[in-house]
Amino acid sequence: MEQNYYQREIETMSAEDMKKLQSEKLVKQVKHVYENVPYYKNLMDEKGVTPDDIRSIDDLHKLPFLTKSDLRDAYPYGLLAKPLEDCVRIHSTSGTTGRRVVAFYTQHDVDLWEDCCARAITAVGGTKKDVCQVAYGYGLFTGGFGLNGGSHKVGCLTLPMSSGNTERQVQFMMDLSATILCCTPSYAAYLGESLKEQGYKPEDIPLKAGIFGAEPWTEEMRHQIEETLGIKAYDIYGLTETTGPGVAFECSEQTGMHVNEDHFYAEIIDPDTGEVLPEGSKGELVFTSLDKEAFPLLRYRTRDICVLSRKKCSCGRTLVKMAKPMGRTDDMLIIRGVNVFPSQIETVLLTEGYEPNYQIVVDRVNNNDTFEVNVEMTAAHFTDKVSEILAMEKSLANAMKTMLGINPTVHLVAPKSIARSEGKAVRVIDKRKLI
Ligand code: DLL
Repeated sequence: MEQNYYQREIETMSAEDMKKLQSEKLVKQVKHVYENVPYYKNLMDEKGVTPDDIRSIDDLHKLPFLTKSDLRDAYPYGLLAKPLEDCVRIHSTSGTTGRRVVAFYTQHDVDLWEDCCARAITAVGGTKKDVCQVAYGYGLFTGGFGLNGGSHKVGCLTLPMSSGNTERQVQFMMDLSATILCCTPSYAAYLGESLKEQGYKPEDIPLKAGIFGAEPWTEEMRHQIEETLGIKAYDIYGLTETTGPGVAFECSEQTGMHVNEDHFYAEIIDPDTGEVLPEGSKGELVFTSLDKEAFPLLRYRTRDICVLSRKKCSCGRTLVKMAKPMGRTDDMLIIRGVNVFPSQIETVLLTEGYEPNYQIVVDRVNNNDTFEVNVEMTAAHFTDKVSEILAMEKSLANAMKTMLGINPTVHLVAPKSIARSEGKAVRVIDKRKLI
């Protein structure tokens, strides 16, 4: 039988039934994790909690939090809850080896994830009659594979374009009449500009909807993309640690993203005290994966600042809604959809023989992120020969590209020329007004 990815029985479930479902899954999941992951067992033992203490979702607060540093400590296999031979896939966040998070998937986990993405595509009106152009990166990044899988499940004709090569994106979009576009919002805006420059008007473009996420974007940007492409632009949220895109997705109301809470239980906590905050409060978003097998995270602190709402939605779904993330509790930047930590830049500078005196300047020009890194020359590097400076800048930019996966423009500046405030340099100047 053909599967319908508007999963009404789940997506419009009563709060009471949802709680029952979540509770059953949580009890099982905690046992699974306690018995199979010594790292978790230790964390729970330290907190004096056993699986017997977890009888329903109301007991979730008794469990310890898990942070990105736990994931790093446990790299690569320390949080694996299934034998490696049962795993069929990994994905990973960008970053240095030390920073990298590797997430494992069994076939069940891939199916669950693709179901979530299929729900997202269905929520924007996608059916098997659609042509879905997936212009998120394919590879270790989750965007391409996640939406590709969702698109297959819905039965759309899937164009696995991956990111970049704008000329080919435009050609395939027009020649194959793509109706749904999946990519980062900044790439959607860029594609819009390119189409406009080539003389296409919104009514010439076959697209009807876009599913854009992986980075913060504003309502203004949404309107601009909708106008240039002649589409409805929908948000989608997710993170590698919990599977990838599709943890939450936007519906026709376009006022926040429904969390697939039969798979991912969301909490908002006070980032300083860890206290769980009531609905409507702003705080750090925490996710528990209720039924993932290989890499099930309990109470994972995302570092995203957010608000949850259970207000009735006009689409009929009862799944809790999360607002667009409103910033981070750490210093992670998302530049052109790629997660960048200032410490990664620092690592490159130290490896290349520079001092860690630098400043990252990020801006958004014509809906495209610009990424500049000003680096102070050391006495050893100092030269007034332009050709030598240019060569050093290029070599540093290449080293940063290798580390981050995106290309910065590097400017070497005179020693001690980067302003220090209160003795501490300002490392990041983010001129994008994203919130
Ligand atoms: O960005 C997964 C993804 C791919 C989501 C495609 C949506 C579409 P990571 O690279 O691990 O995973 O980055 C996760 O990106 O903690 C947020 O800070 C940010 N993020 C993701 N979606 C959104 C969004 C993917 N819609 C981190 N709005 C998360 C704002 C987002 N920020």
